[in-house]
Amino acid sequence: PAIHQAITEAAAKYRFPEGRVFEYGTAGQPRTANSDLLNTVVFAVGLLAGLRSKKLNGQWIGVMVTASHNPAEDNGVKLVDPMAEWETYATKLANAPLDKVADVYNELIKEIDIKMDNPARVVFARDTRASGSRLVGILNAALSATEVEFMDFKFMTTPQLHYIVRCKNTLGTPYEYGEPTEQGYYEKLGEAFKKVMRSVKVQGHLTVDCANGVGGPKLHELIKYLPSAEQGGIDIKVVNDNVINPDSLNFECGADYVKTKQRAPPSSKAAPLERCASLDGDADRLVYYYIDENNVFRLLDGDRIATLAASFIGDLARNAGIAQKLKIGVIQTAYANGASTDYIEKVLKLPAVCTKTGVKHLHHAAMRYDVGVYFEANGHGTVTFSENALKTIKSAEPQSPAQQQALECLVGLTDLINQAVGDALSDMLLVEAILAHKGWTTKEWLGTYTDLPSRLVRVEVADRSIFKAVDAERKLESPPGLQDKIDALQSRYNKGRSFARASGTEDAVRVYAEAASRSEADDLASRVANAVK
Ligand code: 16G
Ligand code: ZN
Repeated sequence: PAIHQAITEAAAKYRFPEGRVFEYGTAGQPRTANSDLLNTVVFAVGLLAGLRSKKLNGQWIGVMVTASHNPAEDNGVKLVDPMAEWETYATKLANAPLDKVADVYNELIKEIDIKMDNPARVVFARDTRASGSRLVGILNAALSATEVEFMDFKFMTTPQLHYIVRCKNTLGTPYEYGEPTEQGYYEKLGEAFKKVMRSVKVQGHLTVDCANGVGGPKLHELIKYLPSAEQGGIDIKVVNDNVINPDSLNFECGADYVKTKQRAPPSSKAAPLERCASLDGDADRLVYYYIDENNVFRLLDGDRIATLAASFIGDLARNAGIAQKLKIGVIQTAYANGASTDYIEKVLKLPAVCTKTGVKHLHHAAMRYDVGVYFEANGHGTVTFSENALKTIKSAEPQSPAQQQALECLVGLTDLINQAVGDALSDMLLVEAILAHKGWTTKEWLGTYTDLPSRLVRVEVADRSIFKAVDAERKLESPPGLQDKIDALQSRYNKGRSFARASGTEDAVRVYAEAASRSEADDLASRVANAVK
């Protein structure tokens, strides 16, 4: 009753956004510039986070306030451990009129069967968006009203918050993940990087575009924990690290800009062949690129990071003499370039699995392998190691100095890679380390296979809900007949492959097409787009 009262009083400060129905998207993350809508959503997520923690007997739950790669005026909120059924609970809470929120909260307690005597613990953080402080205040109000123990980690990258949650929940267990502080994060990455880099040296320097987001200050901090260039470390030049001007966030820079526009940020001063990388606004996506000798832009996206990591870990496992004991798999989505899938299966001789779009699907599929390498083409991804993998790696008896070196490197990798979630800063150190080990430039990395030309088109439709996808979103079962048309179209092109799916984040259908030549890919994309319209 006291909580019911407190919720109602706290909720009375907000205005219910008339006529809006809030829905969960691909990432379980509403994103909008409408502050009324966001206020009530954040309040609902705060209430829900406390319930979820109670349901899990007081486990720490994370709440991140960010809209990732989207424009500066947008914002959003997400729970660190998303679970499908909780998205429906969030929807119920967020759509309740404010004077009824407390009633819905009570109904949920019954529906989810929550023991209210259990403790509830929540950590939260935000990116650098101007609206973040207001939204965090609302979280605070929801958590206070429901008597939840919480910690505000202020500004953090999304993966840093995931790291904190994992550390807190494994404290005192055999799976202790690290020190649950921001400094602990840097120390862990710094130590692991040194271990992985023991016998090698990074060549040249790296320019990192931080999308003018929270990754900028955090990268500056991380650098303090890395070996300097003289010590064999990375010579990192940080650019687009302006978090003072809030409008510059993701504006003509960042991983999403680079990937979708297929060009370097206009502000880039990188010379030909210089190694460049871009993070997104909350630093959970990473892409690499360079300008070649002929001034042509060359992108190394999530597919490339996946193949690089899979090939390296596969080699290490062989060199360490434990390849038979580690089942390695690569998880992609339908957006992965067909050439990358071919390379994984035919050259690396590893299984390539396709899942639906959205990190939660990839992560889940990755967990079925001892080593699960998962990346979306957009640059979000990581590598997961199973319990069996960790045991195998840590207990293997090296039979030679070469085996020992490979084993030590693998141990270092298990610490270097953020296994909680895709992490641009950790992935960047991983890529740098692998390039150093292989002695590769970005050009050699790009040379491992040739991408098929591809095209992505956004199609506005009257009602995107009629587009129902199956087979990891590679086929449409509805509207009837459309898939047959797409099949017929793609069969006319050399290496043609195309699919259409309703976006989970925008009111549109996305059409992807690839084929042996640029003109064929473009042609296929526009024909399929026409069929969709
Ligand atoms: C979200 C997803 C991202 C996915 C994108 C697809 C997370 C954390 N993020 O941003 O992985 O690629 O949605 O958007 O899951 P779409 O459904 O509009 O194509
Ligand atoms: Zn992001």
